[in-house]
Amino acid sequence: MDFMTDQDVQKYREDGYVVLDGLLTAQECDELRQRMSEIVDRMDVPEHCRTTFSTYHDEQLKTQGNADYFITSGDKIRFFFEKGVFDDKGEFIVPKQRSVNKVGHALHAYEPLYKKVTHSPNVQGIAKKLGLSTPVILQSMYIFKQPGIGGEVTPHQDATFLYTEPLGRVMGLWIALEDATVNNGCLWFIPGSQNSGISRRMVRTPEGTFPLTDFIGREQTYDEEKFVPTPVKKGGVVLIHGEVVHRSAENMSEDSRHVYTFHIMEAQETRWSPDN
Ligand code: AKG
Repeated sequence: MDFMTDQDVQKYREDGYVVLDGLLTAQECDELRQRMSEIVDRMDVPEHCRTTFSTYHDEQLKTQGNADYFITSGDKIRFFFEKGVFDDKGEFIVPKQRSVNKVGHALHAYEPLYKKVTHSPNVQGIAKKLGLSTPVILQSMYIFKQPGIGGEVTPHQDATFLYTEPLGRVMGLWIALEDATVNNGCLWFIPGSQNSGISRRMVRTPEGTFPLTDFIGREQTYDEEKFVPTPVKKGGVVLIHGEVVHRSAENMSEDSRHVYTFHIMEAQETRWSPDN
C-alpha cells in the first residue's frame, strides 16, 4: 500500500498541507539527531559571529558577513544561530548545542544519513503519488527550535524564497524528529491559502550592492484566527505546498523541537528563478 493515501492527496490539494504519520521510525529520528549533535560539536563558528560591534565599520562588516554567509550556503553545511548566544568577544554564553537555530542548506548532498532519508522509497512514493515526474531537491535544513529561546518564524510562503514560473512547483517536507506540539512551537497553517498566489518575492540585488537581497511586494497581515495548529508526532512528516501561508511560534517550553526539512521542485517545464 502507498505510504500516502488518496485521502492524503485530497487533503494536501485542498488545504495546502497534510500530516503523514510514521515516515521515520523513532530509531531513525534518533540517529539523525545524534549525527547532528556530532556535526554541531565539531562546527567552526563562522568568523562574522566573532566580530565585535566596537565601531560602525565593524557592525557593517558583521551584517555583510552574515548576509554573504547565508546567501552562499546553498551548497554547504553552515550554521545559523539564535539571537544573544554570543558575548561581545564572539564566545558562547549558552551551551554550544543550545545555540544553533538551524543548519543548512545542503545536508541532503553531503551527509549520508540525511541523503538516505531525503531519497528514501517513501519520499519517492510521495513524489510519485503527487504526480511529480522530474523531482529535484532544492535545499535542506535542520531546525532546532531550542527550548526557551527558539525564535518565532513569522507568517510566510516558501515560494517567496523559492520562486518558480509557474508557481505551484515547490513542496516542503518537514519531518518531526521529536514530537512537535503547540507548546514547543509546531507549525500553524491557513488552510486553502495556497490558492491566492504569493504576496512577496525575495530577489537578489545587483552584484556589488548591499543589501544582497530585497523583496518585491509585502507580506500581508493575516487574521490570527485563520491559523490552525498542526502538531506532529516524532517521525511524522508535514507536506507543505510552496504557496500555503504558515508560521511557527517561539518555543517558550523546556522541550526542543528538532526537525529535518527539505524542499522538492517539479523540474519539468519549470523555470527556477535565478533571483532565488
Ligand atoms: C519553513 O521551513 O518554511 C518553516 O516555516 C519552518 C518553520 C519552523 O520549523 O518552525
